[in-house]
Amino acid sequence: MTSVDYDTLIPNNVDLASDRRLQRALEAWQPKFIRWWKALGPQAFQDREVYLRTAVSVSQEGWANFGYVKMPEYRWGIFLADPVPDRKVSFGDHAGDPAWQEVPGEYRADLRRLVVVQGDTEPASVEQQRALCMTAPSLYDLRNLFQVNVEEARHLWAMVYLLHRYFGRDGRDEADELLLRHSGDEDNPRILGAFNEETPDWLSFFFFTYFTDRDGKFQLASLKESAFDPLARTCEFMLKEEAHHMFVGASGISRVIQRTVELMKAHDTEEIAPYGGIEVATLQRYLNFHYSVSLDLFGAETSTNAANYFAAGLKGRFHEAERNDDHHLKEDLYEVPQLDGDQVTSQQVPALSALNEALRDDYIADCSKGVERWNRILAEVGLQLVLPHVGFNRKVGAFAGQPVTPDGRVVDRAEWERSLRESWLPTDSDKAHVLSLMSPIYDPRRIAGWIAPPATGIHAKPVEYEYVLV
Ligand code: BYC
Ligand code: FE
Ligand code: FE
Repeated sequence: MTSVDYDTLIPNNVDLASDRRLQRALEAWQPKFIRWWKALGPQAFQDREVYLRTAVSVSQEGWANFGYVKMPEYRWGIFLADPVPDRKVSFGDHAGDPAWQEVPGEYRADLRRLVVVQGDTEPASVEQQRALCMTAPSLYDLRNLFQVNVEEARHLWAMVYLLHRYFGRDGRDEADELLLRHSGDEDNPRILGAFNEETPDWLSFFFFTYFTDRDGKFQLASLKESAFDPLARTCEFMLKEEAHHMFVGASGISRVIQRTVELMKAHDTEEIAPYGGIEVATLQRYLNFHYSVSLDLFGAETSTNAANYFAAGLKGRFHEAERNDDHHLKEDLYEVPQLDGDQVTSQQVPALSALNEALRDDYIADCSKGVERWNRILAEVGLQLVLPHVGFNRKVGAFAGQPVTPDGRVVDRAEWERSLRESWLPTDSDKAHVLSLMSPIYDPRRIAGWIAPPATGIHAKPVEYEYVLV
């Protein structure tokens, strides 16, 4: 295992100390990062002790340390998974070649773009979530929010390391830009759509971490297959942290549903808003929004970018190396949905061009597992949540702007627009109700009334532990 240097300003296992120029460049970026964190990271609690996990190594047994830390003093480090000896490129035109330790000149622009897009999402999510600390339903949840935030910021560090180390002056400029674009900024927005949306309440946060962080899982898993070994190793380690983010979303929504079911049974009605709960119809509309916005993150159904990335070995498929095919896909076909007049149909296209769609399909299958678990709780009251049709509310690809209903029918546009507002996406009254429930609870023994308590605490601590010293 590469040894971890924890004594320097920037903890790392990439032997930063041996490259003084790089170390100095990153040390010059660090104060800009801290300024960004203080200005656009969590709006409050920056001077409070938070019980956080910090990555300290990449070993299988215990890669993280748990303890109280003030967020601006968090040890954001650079950690690459251990190298695989003699790793070979596993797909595309360079299959069988040794994995690259440097960036080939011909792929420099494409690799930089992939790293920049990935890097842009990480601080974007921190910006989107910055006000949520004012309304946390419990100290346990407040701590999980901060955990997600500091780790997304570490993912930013992961990409900034690659930019500084492998992309010269352009890379350093891009690293600065990552702190200058801002979520929702009219003049200088984040790159991808979902990262310019608001996360105004905790229901949105839980759906975001369930659906949008899961895009992160699938994109990182594809980049982990990259022929460019430092990118592959970085993404592999990021995936460990990512698992917790999706847990926060999946368990958060489970707990909301649990509470909803309790209130429905106690009051013998679906209309539990007056009792301080969130109705299933509202949950469905929030789900529709976050799911459809996240589907856009996979790009268009057919994409020459995606085909080129794959052929070049820059970005593979989910679990590429474990698949039993030729890993070239030159003769293969893949079925993609399309809009044919007012019918949703499908067509066979060259598999190489359909890699965005293939990844989206893998993502959809993963999303539906959690929905099935939620539905087991809802079965008690005879209700269900469903994932809307892939064409619903899309802004990217074949369905962009098309009047497709959640059950996949193409309808009259005026009717569609009305239903979108009134039935399918969170309504003004949904939003107002959810916001009205968002009062902070900072007493470790209490929890807000719209969500059930978690089953267990963090790192073997009790649920009532003081995860944040407020
Ligand atoms: N919004 O050829 P296409 C995470 C653009 S999340 C705006 O299909 P491509 C995280 C596209 O740029 C993971 N624009 O695109 C989660 C292209 O523009 P150009 C993030 C979009 O390149 C939670 C044009 O439309 N990582 O980590 O095949 C919290 C044509 O599209 C969007 C990555 O995304 C959009 N949604 O695919 C924290 C991995 N979609 O070039 C963190 C790296 C497409 O014609 N990124 N466009 O001007 C990629 O692999 C690809 O860039 C994409 C797009 C899959 C995103
Ligand atoms: Fe991330
Ligand atoms: Fe994440």
